[in-house]
Amino acid sequence: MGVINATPDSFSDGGRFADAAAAIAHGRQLLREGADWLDVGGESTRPGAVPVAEAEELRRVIPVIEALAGDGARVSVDTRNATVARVAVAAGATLLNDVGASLGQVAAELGVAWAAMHVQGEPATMQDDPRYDDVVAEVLEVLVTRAEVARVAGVPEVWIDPGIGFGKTVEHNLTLLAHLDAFVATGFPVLVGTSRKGFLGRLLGQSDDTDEPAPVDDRLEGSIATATWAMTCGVAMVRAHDVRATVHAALVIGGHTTEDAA
Ligand code: HH2
Repeated sequence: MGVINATPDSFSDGGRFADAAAAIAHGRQLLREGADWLDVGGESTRPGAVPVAEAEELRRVIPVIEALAGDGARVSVDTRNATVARVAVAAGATLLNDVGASLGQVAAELGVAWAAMHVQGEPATMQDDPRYDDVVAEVLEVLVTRAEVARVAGVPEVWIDPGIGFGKTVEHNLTLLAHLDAFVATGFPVLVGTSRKGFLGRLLGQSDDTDEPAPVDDRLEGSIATATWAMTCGVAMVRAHDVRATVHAALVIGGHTTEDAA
């Protein structure tokens, strides 16, 4: 799943694709690089982000979704807003990528796929002091409960996503990644997004022996390592900014047998 942030303020690429023409061109490039899905978002959910007005979110995402779905691409809309979800589906989106895990009923009404991502709290404050007794059990419980409700309500395809970086410390993120097999074992297809995230900056900074986190544009190794790990655990889709490198990694681990390599 290739990321298109039609926003001025996303943590990883804010402002680069805020203009619809730039976002559409970027989406076409990600398709050429091998993306199966294009995930179009108009609201940054980075830690500390402030919510975007509905009209502004619509203005940012709808022309991009229309153009890319019109090209025949599979498009998801990254939104927490039910109205944006409805208009996006009318414009051609066929998957609601829901970082609030609250739009299951809307997906059922619209007859589209739904990805339920776990978050503790709201983006504005979620990183202030995230706490769990057992992060894996608690995240699983929320996701499986909501996923079952959505399935019974008639959602044709339900994905679950542990929500790396959404109300989680570095330790929580690493624990969730170490237990992705438990998410896969639920039987719901699993989506994971680690691409360029803050915990990678912290880990990569430490390995460079500095107290400073590695900058966003210097997190590729961590993004690829964690995406590859996730795919090895049986995760069905990874959400990535660097699609070309991620597809290459996927091909190396999944597309060739040892005999091919020999
Ligand atoms: N992460 C981000 C946004 N949407 N959706 C899913 N399903 N899983 C994720 O891990 C996920 C997501 C955050 O990344 P990004 O879109 O690059 O940043 P921002 O929220 O600042 O736009």
